[in-house]
Amino acid sequence: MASQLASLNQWVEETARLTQADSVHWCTGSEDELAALRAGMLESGELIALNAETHPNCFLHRSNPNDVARVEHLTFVCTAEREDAGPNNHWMAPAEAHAKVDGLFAGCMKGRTLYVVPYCMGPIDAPLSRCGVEITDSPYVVLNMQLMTRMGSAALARIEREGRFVKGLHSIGELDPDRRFIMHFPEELTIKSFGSGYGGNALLGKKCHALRIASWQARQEGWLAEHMLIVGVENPRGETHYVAAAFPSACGKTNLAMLIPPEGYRSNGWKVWTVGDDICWMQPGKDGRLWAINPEAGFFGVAPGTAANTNPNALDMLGRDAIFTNVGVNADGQPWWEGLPGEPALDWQGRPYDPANGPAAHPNARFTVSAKQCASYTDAAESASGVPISAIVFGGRRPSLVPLVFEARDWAHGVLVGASMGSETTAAATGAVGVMRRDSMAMKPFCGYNFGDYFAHWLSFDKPGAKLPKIFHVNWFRKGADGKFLWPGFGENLRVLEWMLARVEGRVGAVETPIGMLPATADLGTQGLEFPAHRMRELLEVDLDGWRAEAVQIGEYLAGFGARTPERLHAEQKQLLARIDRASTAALPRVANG
Ligand code: OXD
Ligand code: MN
Repeated sequence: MASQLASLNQWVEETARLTQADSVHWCTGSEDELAALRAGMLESGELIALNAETHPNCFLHRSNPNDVARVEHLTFVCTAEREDAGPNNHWMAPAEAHAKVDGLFAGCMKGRTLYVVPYCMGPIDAPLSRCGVEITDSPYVVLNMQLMTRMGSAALARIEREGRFVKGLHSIGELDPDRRFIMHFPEELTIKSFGSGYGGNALLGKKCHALRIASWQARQEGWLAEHMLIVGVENPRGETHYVAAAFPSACGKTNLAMLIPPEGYRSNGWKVWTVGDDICWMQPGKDGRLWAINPEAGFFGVAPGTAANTNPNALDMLGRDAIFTNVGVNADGQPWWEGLPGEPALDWQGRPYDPANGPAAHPNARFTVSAKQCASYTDAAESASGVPISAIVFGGRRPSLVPLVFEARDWAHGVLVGASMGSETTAAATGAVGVMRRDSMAMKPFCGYNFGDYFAHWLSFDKPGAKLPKIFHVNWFRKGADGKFLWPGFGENLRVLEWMLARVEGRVGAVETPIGMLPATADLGTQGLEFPAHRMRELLEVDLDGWRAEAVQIGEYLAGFGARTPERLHAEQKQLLARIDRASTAALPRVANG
């Protein structure tokens, strides 16, 4: 018997029978186990060793070129009632989904090892952490799960103690896009993923468990599972505020989580602490505040664009013990991607680099690395009680209309702000890049249930005794008439965080507008930046005609979730429209009497 838990053994045995795996290996997470896995993969070519002098213990994995991103069109939420999955998800009836995918799993591990990967999402002793077991036939998945979660014996011990875990079954199958499905069964706390080795589809602890299944559990149990980074901002007085921020995939969450303060701020004593870069679980504490943990133990970040001027912390942590997926390689055998100095020798498919074939690194090329290697990672991230959240930030890529920053009037308005978030699509998912789509709370691809119910769940946190964080919206991506970004972004974003936290502490005023509270131009620190006043005015401009059209579209979007959208949210949208109309009327030139 491999575990003290009969239900776990039984599931592993049944799965080994169904998949006809050659052998079964229970992962402990030991160094010897990992070394043996790496050795096997180096031999089979699944891993390629990188320059051991410049990048000790770093490896490259080249995926199948047809398998480089999440596949939202093949991702299903399989609830008994279609309405429970909602229009925000692809739905399949559970019996049909099981039958379809079990047919694919039958015999799929012949000649392969079945790995049993027990893992814990969150610090091993945190009450809010939740455990799962992933069965996979991919050693690449095992190595990545070891970096991204608390994997192995300690997790198994917690699972045996609790007797409860999320079941995740994964096989790379034949990597055939026509035989690829990522199925979620929230009512059964089960995931079945077939035909892809890509992170978001295959590392089941991440998007599948920690967001889709966890969001479902969170609703039942009164907490929140969100697509958010968590960052600590320490001011020169030594006080640290924690901020949770939701942005759609590939909009700079990792960069914001690891931000290095601009020079003047650094010398004044500002520090930034990384808790997490992608997922945040939050729960009201006894004190009424929201307390958050990062369920992950590593970073699975987008490599291209990670450079000394955008994210030096990330670059520094990638010099050892990291896995790179679909990056290029330079003549020295070092990993290479667009944004780094020097020249690539090979592209992500292993071909001699030729610009005619496109970029050297795939635009969604990734690194996987333990969070502990990040210089700004804080011990607070390992705390069982989590960190208290002072501010929640929503943001997206909006080339026009949306100002650099605004504050929601209160929690319910903040829920509307999050629900109506929009952004241009990026390379993290297959499909067209650069198309504007609504992405409520950056959870469109990740909410495991009907968005209407999700909005109601968010609203439900506003109750007597709650000391909820302030909610803000930011847009680092607004462009000027010349088509260039108006805001420098990256480390300079601390200037915007500084204003938000001054608001949290009640130390600075704000300008009330129909869409929320904006900073007075003089209150956003621009010392040390070359920043003409007209640029700040453009960044903070609220165009009432544009916002009226936006508010109408938001109303239509909310209506798309039918009766599940809470009345309270409709009322917020109507109030937004009414405020815009009042302000527009007030702004009309007055016609003289007579
Ligand atoms: C990710 C994503 O990989 O959001 O984090 O796609
Ligand atoms: Mn993400």
